[in-house]
Amino acid sequence: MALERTFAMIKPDAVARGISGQILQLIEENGFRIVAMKKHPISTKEADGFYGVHRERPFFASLVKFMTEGPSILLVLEKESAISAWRELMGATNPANAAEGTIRKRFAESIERNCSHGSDAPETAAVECGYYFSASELL
Ligand code: FUP
Repeated sequence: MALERTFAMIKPDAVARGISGQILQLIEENGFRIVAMKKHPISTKEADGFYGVHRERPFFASLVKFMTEGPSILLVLEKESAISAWRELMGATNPANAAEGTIRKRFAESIERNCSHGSDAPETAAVECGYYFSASELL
């Protein structure tokens, strides 16, 4: 296993509901080191680019609207196998399929309003960390 970094978001639904603290606590309790963190209102242009891979999907417009409805908390997390470990802690995209104890099972309202994001591979993690953070912000 190698020490790895992943990009994570606490999405606007979770920030608005005041549960970002609980999610940050889970992050630290599960042994992730917070390398970088900022609260940021994602613009339509940013959401459009970030989720560009989904542009042709029927849920795309609604997803962009949701992601821009209020600020998110953006994070770079570090741990052994951080990419898979963070996705495991988040649970399945659709909370109806998420395992007990996961963030999405505990907190998510729907497949769209699912509280959190995590990179799915080393290549996307590198791109996504660079999308919102400069090298000097990774501490
Ligand atoms: P994930 O990697 O778990 O974030 O899931 P995806 O990359 O497949 O999807 C990105 C986001 O699109 C999800 F977090 C929520 C949204 N989405 C929907 O709103 N409806 C769908 O049917 C699938 C995904």
